[in-house]
Amino acid sequence: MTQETIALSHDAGVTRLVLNRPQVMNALNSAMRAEITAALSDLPQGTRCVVMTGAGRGFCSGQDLTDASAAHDLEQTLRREYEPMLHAVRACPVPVIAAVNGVAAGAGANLALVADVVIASESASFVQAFTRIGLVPDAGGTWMMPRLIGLARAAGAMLFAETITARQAADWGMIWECLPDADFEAGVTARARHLASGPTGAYRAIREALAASTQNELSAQLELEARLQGQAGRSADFVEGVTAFLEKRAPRFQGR
Ligand code: T3D
Repeated sequence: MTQETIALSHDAGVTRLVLNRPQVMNALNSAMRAEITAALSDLPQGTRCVVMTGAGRGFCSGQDLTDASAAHDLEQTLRREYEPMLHAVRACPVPVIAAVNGVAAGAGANLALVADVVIASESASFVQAFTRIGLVPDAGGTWMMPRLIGLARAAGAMLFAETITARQAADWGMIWECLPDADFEAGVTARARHLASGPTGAYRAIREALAASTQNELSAQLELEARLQGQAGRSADFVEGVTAFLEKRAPRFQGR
């Protein structure tokens, strides 16, 4: 698939997916949703981590409002275009870092929040902007936000549609970390390289276990952990991890 609204690059196991409509703060139109979904479903060979970020001064301003006419069928757009895109992030075989370089609004905020790790630059912000235009939070926001920050903060953020600064988001546990702007690029690259040289199979299992934890009782989760740990224990990366520990050196994980 050609890429007109995103830019893809690959280096040292890290695939970088840049939302690339900076003139509208990377607003999501139909083409962009399709391109994100396709890119995450068919990653370059050797990808062991994905970094999703925005071109220019924003991360993503949510739905392209020039598309949102009264005739536009929001329900069908969510079903046909947003849901596959969000599932593609969750189903990605390797960890996804959302590197939030600037404002993340509406569905743009929630696209970031479904990633495995969210790192924001200090000048970035998050806004559940939906009620400002008479809409309901979507793109998984009503599922992610209460789990991340609790019902009280999720309700306030959605009803008031106030801007949450990156620092506040980190303090609330909504994101993994907030980095000074000057350190943002290097910090994201270091995190991505760490994941790209880590035990990819173990990461996949962690993501599966965390996803299942939202529905499982403790006993089911313990069973799942036993199965996943059984797999990890048979992996070459486990052998390498223990060998490296005993030899007092850094492990060289192959992702197998
Ligand atoms: O299918 C469906 O429709 C349902 C799905 C809904 C999901 C949603 O995401 S609903 C929420 C949609 N998003 C918003 O309501 C956010 C709208 N944008 C803003 O509130 C602000 O632009 C920002 C807070 C994101 C950034 O503010 P600021 O002051 O830094 O920048 P700006 O000047 O407002 O924006 C820069 C340009 O981007 C500007 O264009 P111009 O004047 O330079 O030609 C602005 O119009 C454009 N832009 C920003 N956001 C959008 C947009 N254009 C289209 N769609 C946008 N969402």
